[in-house]
Amino acid sequence: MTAAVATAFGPGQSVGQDRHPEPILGPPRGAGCCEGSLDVVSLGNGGMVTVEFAGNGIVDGPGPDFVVFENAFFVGGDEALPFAELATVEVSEDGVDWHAFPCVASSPPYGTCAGWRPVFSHPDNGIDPLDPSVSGGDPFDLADIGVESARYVRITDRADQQGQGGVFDLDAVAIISPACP
Ligand SMILES: [Ca+2]
Ligand SMILES: [Ca+2]
Repeated sequence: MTAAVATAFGPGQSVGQDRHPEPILGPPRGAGCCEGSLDVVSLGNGGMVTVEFAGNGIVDGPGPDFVVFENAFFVGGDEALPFAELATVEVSEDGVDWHAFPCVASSPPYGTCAGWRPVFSHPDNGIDPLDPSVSGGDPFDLADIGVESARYVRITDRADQQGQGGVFDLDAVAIISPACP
């Protein structure tokens, strides 16, 4: 992604907010299975950010079309215990009409929520952030919600989950299926 076009932080956590949006631009800086990256911007409880990809967009191609990278990790390396901090993801073509990926689960697996899969890709390890089979992060498929294309992604922290383990930290957003390859 290239810009944060709207931001409204919530209370409770403020990691990276003083550097916003620099930590969320460019590729993810994942810390692997068992710890969370600190190169993130916490949205605060109920906070939101809208990102865009200047001159580009997302189109529905085969499989996942974009990936949202938080800093989730497996507690003690146990894949049954994701340290998840959930957010609802929405997409829009015009910034007015939004389409949401449902995010209602309160225990894993968290389905089409963002913020529950560890991030493995980092510029230093060569793991491709655009290959969701190895990158980690939370993949999204526009076809799941019947959308053909989007220019904006809006990420909103789940306000019903608060405190430790309840505030979404954004690392990056990447397009897998770009309108302009
Ligand atoms: Ca797709
Ligand atoms: Ca987190």
